[in-house]
Amino acid sequence: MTTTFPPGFLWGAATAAYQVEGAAREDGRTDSIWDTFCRTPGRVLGGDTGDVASDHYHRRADDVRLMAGLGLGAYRFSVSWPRVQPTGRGPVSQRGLDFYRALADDLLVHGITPVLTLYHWDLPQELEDAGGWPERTTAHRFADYAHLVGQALGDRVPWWITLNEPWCSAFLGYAAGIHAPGRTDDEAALRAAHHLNLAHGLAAQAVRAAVPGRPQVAVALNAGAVRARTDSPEDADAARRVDALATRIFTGPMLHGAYPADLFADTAALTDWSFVRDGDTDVIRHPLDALGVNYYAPMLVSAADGKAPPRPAGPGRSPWPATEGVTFHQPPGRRTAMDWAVDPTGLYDLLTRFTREAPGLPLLVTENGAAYDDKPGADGAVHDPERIAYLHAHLESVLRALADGADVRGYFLWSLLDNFEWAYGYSKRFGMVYVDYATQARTLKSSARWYAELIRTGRLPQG
Ligand code: PNW
Repeated sequence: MTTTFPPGFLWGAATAAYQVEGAAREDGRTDSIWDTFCRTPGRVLGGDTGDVASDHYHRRADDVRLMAGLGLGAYRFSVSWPRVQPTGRGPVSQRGLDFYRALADDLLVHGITPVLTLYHWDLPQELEDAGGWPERTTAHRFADYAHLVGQALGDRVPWWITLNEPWCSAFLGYAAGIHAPGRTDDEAALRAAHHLNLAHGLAAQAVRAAVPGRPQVAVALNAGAVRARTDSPEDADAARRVDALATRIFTGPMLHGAYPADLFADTAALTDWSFVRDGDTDVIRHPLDALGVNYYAPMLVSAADGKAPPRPAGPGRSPWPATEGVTFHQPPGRRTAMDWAVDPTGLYDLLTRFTREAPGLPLLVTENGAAYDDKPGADGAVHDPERIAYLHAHLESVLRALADGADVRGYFLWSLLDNFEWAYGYSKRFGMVYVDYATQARTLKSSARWYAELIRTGRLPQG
């Protein structure tokens, strides 16, 4: 198998607004659900917040120079909705938009392709107060927001990603309560999933209407690489149920124009899905220029042995509604600092699966990476050989998928910088660049030098 990536392959890195920007109360920005969640005691480890984060809002120009030094071909960032449209509806904040305009311009000057994510989890708090994603109107507010960002930045941003990981928004946010807004209501989570799908379709239309020329439109899913523990029919059925909730709840309407029948049957005790209206799936099935795949770790499930435990009520309960008959297992093998299993075959499986399901659909690996306990040595250098091994193995999976016919157009390492890792606060470091939060000094980890060399040569080194 070749170790060389195709010419034109997009080599990128990714971040998200709330995780890196800081400047939470500057230039007219209002609270998002994550600001509120972080201020609620007990929700985020150590009481950490994104108020300062990696201070990217003030260090934008330096950070872009850092990217240029690494030779990045693309940078995936997200726009903070409450920064550019503070109340989630109505008037725009010019100063908020100016930041993203300047960011896109800095990137373009250095030949780095801007890849803009419209929603990476920071819903304006005012819209959550009006019901949030379980309410249909939120999808329409999102389309208006997408249109205004398209008008403001469409002349300089070629790639548009509507949503980042709607599974996390719906199920970690509204069923498990471990992400903002911290609600624990299974029916609300299923409604949220549908309205996120609708928001995706409406926003894709809005971007095409607002952006001159031919914008590239995609969505980034954390599709589940679900494995059954054995090949028994019971374990296969457990994997089927989880796959419906993790992946097909989104790819069904987005790629095929219909929700899977088994998902409706599995969740019938929770909802009759009457919030899905005629015509919705036609909107959601919007022709995509690429499907974004975020991949970190596989899942291992089996049929529950014995009686299912009762479903607890509070935050931290399972994010999987209607899976009382399923047991989730820790996959064997090495793990990262998140306790996530290292298994690159999951990435190969997803890329080849989507190629079978939607032949010819271009794919982007919109996130892949790992957290490790990085610490500067006595000489100040940060050596992260485990991260290099992780990236190497996952890029080998990308090469294998390419060899087997997957049309993978690019790879975005999560993350450019150490940043605010949601419920884990600053305790988990995903960056290829180390951030000393006391001084905000940036130090390239050895993985960043490794990645820069890979970008320069376009080929994966042996071993
Ligand atoms: C993704 N899970 O989050 C996000 O897109 C990033 O913002 C985040 O920093 C990164 O992956 C690392 O966590 C996820 O529990 C968070 O399955 C949680 C899960 C998956 C993805």
